[in-house]
Amino acid sequence: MKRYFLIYSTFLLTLVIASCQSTPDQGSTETENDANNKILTEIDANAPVVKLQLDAAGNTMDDMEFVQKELTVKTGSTVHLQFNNLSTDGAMQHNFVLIENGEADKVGSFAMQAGAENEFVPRMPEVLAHTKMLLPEENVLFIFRAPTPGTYMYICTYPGHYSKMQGMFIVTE
Ligand SMILES: [Cu+2]
Repeated sequence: MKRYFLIYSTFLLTLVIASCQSTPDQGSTETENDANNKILTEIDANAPVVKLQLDAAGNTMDDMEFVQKELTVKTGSTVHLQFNNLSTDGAMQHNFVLIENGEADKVGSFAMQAGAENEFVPRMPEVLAHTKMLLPEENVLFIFRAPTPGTYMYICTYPGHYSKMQGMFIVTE
């Protein structure tokens, strides 16, 4: 009897652990470290922190958008980007992909090829940093280092989204 109780409690404990791990990471912090994120996610603990908010909204291919069309930060600062997917429709998955200026068509056209297993983010030098793909009503705090001064862009690489979902990312001296 005692043995069954032990097995049963172990089973329960496993269930508890499993449910903790599968908790949706709403509001969680993300510092991915795949090839595309490697450099910009190396954070200098002494750098000033800049908090930015970016909302993805809309529920159709026609009205989907980044609400903020332009974001500005100082070079070298640590960006705390609160990225919110406000869309509710199941097909409205969005990510934030920081890319070289003028490369939206190039990066966007490789998104489908990158595939769902890479969350539709192509591995290419034009991609500087990116979040994971957010489900509807999901959000994430994405932390990265602002790159060298210049003009960059951000796009969503979910297939079919990049032509409408673009914004300018300005990095000042
Ligand atoms: Cu999108």
